[in-house]
Amino acid sequence: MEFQNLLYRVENNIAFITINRIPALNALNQQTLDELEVVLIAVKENALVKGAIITGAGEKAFIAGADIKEFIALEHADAKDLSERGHYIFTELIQNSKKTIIAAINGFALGGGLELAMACHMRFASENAKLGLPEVSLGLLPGYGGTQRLTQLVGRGRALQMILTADMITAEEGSRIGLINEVVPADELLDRSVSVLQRIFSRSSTAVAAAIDAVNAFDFGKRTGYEVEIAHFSDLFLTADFKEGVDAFLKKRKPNF
Ligand code: CO8
Repeated sequence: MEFQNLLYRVENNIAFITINRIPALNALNQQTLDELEVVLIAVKENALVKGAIITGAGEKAFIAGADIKEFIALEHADAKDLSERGHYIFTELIQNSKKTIIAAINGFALGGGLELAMACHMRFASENAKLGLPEVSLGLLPGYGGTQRLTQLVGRGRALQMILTADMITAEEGSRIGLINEVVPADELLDRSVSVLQRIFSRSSTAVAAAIDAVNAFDFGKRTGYEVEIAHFSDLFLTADFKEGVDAFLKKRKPNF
């Protein structure tokens, strides 16, 4: 598939996904969502890919939200479809990905853009990044999981403050409240994201996938996180990686996963 709004490349086992609509500050229109779905399925299915980084093209924006210009034509049912579609992509293909996905936030991360970043497993931000959920200023509310994920990340009081005021915060403030993992200079953002992924690649990929699943179970409450943790813990006992990891520890050598 030819991409109009995305850049996609795989290098050293990492999929680099760049939202590329600079004139619209990388806003997510339906075409971009279609393309995102295709590349995220590629990330899932390509055995050479062990993790992914999502970022925005240009120096100004990560993603300035859903494309507001497309909202005008939406009927009630379309808006529901669009929200459900976003939920599927963000939850099933990003949050539930067995491979680590990092948001490298290089500028404005607003509305659906911040919601996408929050579905990622980690968020690294450049010093100039600005974060916010401005939906209530459009008469909407965050429709791509933002009410849930922001509350989980920063707690109810701070989430309500951001959502209800619609104000943006700096990357530094985002880091202070737990929304951002680390703030780095803009020209180090991708390198830092790559180095964290490489560290994760040195671990057991089976155990990493199980840990993501267990942490995600905490989110949704359908299964209890403890049950999932116990099930994975016992399942991992049966794997070759577990035997290798324990053997390496006992012999004081590096594990070879
Ligand atoms: N959608 C469409 N176009 C956008 C968007 C957007 N979200 N953001 C920016 N643009 C466009 C502008 O319209 C402008 O285009 P043009 O040159 O044709 O006028 C261009 O990008 C540059 O933007 P500005 O001139 O406004 O740049 P500034 O530096 O002055 O301002 C801001 C930058 C502060 C980021 C400003 O552009 C802004 O406030 N943008 C809107 C941010 C916003 O409200 N985002 C939330 C959108 S709602 C949402 O994400 C809901 C998610 C849930 C959806 C559920 C599905 C139903």
